[in-house]
Amino acid sequence: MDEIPASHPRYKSLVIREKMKEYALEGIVAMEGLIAHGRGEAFDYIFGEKTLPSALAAEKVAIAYLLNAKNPVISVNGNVAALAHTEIVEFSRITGIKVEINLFHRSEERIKKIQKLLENDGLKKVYGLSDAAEIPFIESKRRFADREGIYSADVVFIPLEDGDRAQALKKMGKIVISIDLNPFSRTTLSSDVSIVDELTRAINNLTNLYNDMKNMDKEELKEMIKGFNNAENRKQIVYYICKKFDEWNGRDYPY
Ligand code: PTJ
Repeated sequence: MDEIPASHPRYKSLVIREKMKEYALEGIVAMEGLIAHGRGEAFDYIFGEKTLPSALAAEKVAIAYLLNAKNPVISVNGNVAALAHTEIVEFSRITGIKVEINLFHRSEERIKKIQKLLENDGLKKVYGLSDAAEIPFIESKRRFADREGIYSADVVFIPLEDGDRAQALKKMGKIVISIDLNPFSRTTLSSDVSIVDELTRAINNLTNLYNDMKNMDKEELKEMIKGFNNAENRKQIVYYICKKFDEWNGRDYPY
């Protein structure tokens, strides 16, 4: 691992880059995943690497859906595993959400490596180890799904997803909750709840919110879901970006 001085203003981000590089060399993160990570970083730079109030609002509604779900599943790919395998396993332990490995650049070897990572963190049952069922409407290898997992899920959490499967899951009639820093991605545009936040922050927030909300009345949760307007929420994010650009426009770096 390259040494990064702790005084560097972008220390945290550089440490995460190093981690992603290591996981890519190990074959857990796809090489293309590094490019996807960079795209996410660009948006997070604009957001000041903080959860925006609109993202937190979406996270609350995501938990309301989760608490009302019968068979919720979270989808894990190479980037998600590298960034937050321990946090995802903990989230699954407290919420009971199933964890399914689903890869765009699918190979048995990568699936096994990610499975090991999750099992080492204590996950008892990993879904997505067989390709028993196929999601209709998509041709990529992402179409393979576990019959007991994503295929039959009512609510699917899809962090860092490509748009094709998000849309296919919607066509199957599922509730789709995405975590994607890009407010303009097809995934974000086609989800029921679009969490525009960085994955590790989002998972931490979701874990805390679950603990705060787990005893809430079912009717109250339903009201929360009914009162949420995803398109309006996303608009607030885009509005934030515009305001930020305006603020930065013509301004020198404050030394
Ligand atoms: O491991 P695999 O084979 O399943 O491949 C995973 C990748 C990520 C390569 C694959 O799903 C892919 O190509 O995704 P996309 O279409 O590039 O979309 C990834 C989205 O995640 C982009 O919109 C990024 O902005 C966003 N993103 C990247 N890093 C983060 C993020 N969103 C939240 N948190 C992040 N840390």
